[in-house]
Amino acid sequence: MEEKNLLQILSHFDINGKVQSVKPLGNGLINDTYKVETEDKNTPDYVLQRINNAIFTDVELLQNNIKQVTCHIRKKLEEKGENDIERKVLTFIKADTNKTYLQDADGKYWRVSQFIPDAQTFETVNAEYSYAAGLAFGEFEASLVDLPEQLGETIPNFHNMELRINQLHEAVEKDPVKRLETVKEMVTEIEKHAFEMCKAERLYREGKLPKRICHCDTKVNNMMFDKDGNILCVIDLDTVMPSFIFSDYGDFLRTGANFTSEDDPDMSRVGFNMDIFRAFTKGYLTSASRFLLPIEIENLPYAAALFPFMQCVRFLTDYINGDIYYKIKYKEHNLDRAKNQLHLFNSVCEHNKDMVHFIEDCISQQPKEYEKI
Ligand code: GN1
Ligand code: MG
Repeated sequence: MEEKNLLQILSHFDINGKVQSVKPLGNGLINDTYKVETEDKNTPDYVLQRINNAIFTDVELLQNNIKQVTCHIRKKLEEKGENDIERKVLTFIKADTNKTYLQDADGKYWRVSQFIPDAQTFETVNAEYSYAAGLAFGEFEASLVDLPEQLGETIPNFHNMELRINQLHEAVEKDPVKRLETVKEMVTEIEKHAFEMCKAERLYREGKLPKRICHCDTKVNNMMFDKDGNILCVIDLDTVMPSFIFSDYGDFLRTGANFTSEDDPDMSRVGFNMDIFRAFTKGYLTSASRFLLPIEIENLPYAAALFPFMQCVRFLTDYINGDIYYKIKYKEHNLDRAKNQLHLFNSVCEHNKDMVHFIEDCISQQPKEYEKI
């Protein structure tokens, strides 16, 4: 979008200082994101985002979820006497509508948050950062255990594997852009694992598995680190909603523990990095084991396999549908992504035994009373 129009949108938000520039930021696959720099060093910079409301259809609910979560975390940080609150939780700016979003004349939705200064994100992480990330996501979930209000599902059934399989079936049935022929074998391989991978939904129906407030997009690059490598906060809160804890655990490993990026077309580079698995799991269990049920802990290896599998199904479904959901950079991009994720899934499955043993050891070594590190 042209800078002139972006400036016009920004003029409706209560931001401090004069805008100097507006430039694209990050590489999210859903929303359009811009960094807004202000002229004065003493005024904050901002992040302007166009919310993709074809995907997040209920923007009011979405922004209300985010408000509940950020206010709750802010309150806890204040209670702890934290002195760097502005970098530890996102701050959303009000528009002249008195809401934290604005609908422009074309019906597009926009929001603005404060840019977190002196912070960095990573596309890949080492074991040390993974441990810190595990701690942080466990903390994030733990801090929301006592959220007073129920949150809505910003994308209903977002991480429901049964729904994702049904969506694949529908795409296969319709084959709208005649791509099925080239992916038939992949569809058959997916079918072999589909029942097993829908285990979480069955456990939920049997009343054995709870839903909790999760982040649901725990990609490595959704975490802000300070210059020394300490975690500041978790960003991209659009998908914070009730889900199985498998979402956060599994989706981090899907991106953090792949030896390469999720769209690398060279399968020889794709695989599950057990060093990252061990570091992340150790961090996660340190902060989360105090509220996790045994059934959640014993299914963590299942979660590690579920997320590459689910993402493979989602990418493949989008490929068959003609690339209508994810942003793509070239024609076969979604297909390469799907192949990559299937390969990763197989690699995760090969490590099942080692994962089970490692988790058992971690739990037996946990101190009785959790102490924050
Ligand atoms: C999307 O927008 P982004 O890139 O953070 C997607 C995630 C996928 C991810 C795959 C709302 O996240 O679920 O895991 O792409 N978000 C939505 O890279 O569908
Ligand atoms: Mg993101």
